[in-house]
Amino acid sequence: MQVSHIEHIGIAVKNLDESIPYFEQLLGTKCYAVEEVRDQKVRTAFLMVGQTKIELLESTDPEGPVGKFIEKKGEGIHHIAFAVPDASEALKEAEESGNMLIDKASRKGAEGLNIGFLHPKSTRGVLVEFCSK
Ligand code: CMX
Repeated sequence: MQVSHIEHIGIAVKNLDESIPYFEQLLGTKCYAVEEVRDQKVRTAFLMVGQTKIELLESTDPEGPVGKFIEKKGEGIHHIAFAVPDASEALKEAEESGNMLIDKASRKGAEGLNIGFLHPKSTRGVLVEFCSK
């Protein structure tokens, strides 16, 4: 598996509409997209910093992954997404080398990317996502 770059860093926020202008001002860049990902029970906003995106995540359901994260840990860095040529292949390789998967195969995520997650219990406490186009 070859990781080309960090595709995005996911940050869990309580209120997306308040967090967008905050990060725009902090990073000196404009939010270029807001999208609801129903499957993941989140509303997302993207800002570009160099070749890396910052993905702000607001939960749309307290029982969703970001809702539970905010309830337990509060706002903060939620996951790191690595760009790979083929997310399903990267998941398979990670499992073969002993990692626990959340997703057995990739599925469609924000911006139409193919995405899949590894369980933080097997990745030193970091929720890792693989993404491919
Ligand atoms: N980063 C690191 N650790 C995390 C975590 C995160 N984002 N979310 C949960 N954990 C930890 C919990 O603290 C818990 O640890 P302890 O057992 O030591 O307390 C452990 O993982 C299990 O957590 P849990 O509360 O029992 O389980 P959840 O039901 O909250 O599920 C997880 C956790 C990671 C399996 C779930 O959040 C998941 O499937 N995530 C992948 C999908 C996702 O996050 N989608 C949102 C983003 C979508 C997008 O980018 O578009």
